[in-house]
Amino acid sequence: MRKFYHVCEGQRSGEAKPPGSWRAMLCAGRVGPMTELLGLPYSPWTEKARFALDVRGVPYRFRNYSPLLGEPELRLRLRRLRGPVSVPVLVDDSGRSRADSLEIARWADARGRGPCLFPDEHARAVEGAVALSERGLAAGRALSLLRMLDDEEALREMLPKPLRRSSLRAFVGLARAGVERTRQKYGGDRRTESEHRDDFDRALGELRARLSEAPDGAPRTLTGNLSFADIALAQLLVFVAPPRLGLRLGRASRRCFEDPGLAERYADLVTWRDALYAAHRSSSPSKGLP
Ligand SMILES: N[C@@H](CCC(=O)N[C@@H](CS)C(=O)NCC(=O)O)C(=O)O
Repeated sequence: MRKFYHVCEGQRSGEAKPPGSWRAMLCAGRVGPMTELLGLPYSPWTEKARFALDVRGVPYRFRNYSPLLGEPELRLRLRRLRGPVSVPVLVDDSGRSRADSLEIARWADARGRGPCLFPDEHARAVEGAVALSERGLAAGRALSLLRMLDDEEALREMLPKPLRRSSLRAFVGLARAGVERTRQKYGGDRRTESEHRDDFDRALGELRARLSEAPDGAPRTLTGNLSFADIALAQLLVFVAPPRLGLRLGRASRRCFEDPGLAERYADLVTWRDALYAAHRSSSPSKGLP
């Protein structure tokens, strides 16, 4: 059943300072359905959407997606009974769904206020950054899922909470099957580990090159001001050294996401991402996640 919440008019239009949590948004005012973001709290694609919504001060309620159990509901919501479905998915306050981080970010950019995430004069740069981000993230995900398949503690973290501590080995098997399914769903099995490694390395190298040509700034941004190009490309570092902010990752999953060798080789990029997050993400309303 659809839930309705009271939302301050000012917060809806982005005029008031966004609150610290969605609960803080409940106050007297217009009654209406709340924008909802369905996502995975550990996913860089979900983080792209959240960062965009937060930096624009657009209020929303976050709901955790459960990859296996939640899929039937997601298919019904998207009216897509066949073919792959993925999150993040945003259902706006008119009930319309948007099923891609880029589309959600564009939607956020047309609302709220804050930095313009898709400046017309940098349209090609942002487009190129999104494509590079998708290429790099695909390789990074393939590598991290491979590590996860060998890490029982990380597999348990993928299970719904009540099952995590169960001594039944079958649950670990179930989690492993889920991770393997995700790996195949996103083409992780179509290339070898070393090909993924090369792809990921190339994407990081390309980000470094783009940043070296970017205008000076503190922190440096790809187009001179924060845009979706930075948000999208900062996510590559999730599979190098996950940020302390934004994502919610269990200890073992974090270990599978990070790559100490790359963190050393690309320490400059990690420093860039941390500075970007400190400047633009730390003051965001839902930094604490659900
Ligand atoms: N291009 C999409 C990709 C989203 C994506 O890859 N989502 C993955 C995150 S790991 C997902 O939904 N995984 C769970 C599943 O497929 O069941 C976007 O940018 O939103």
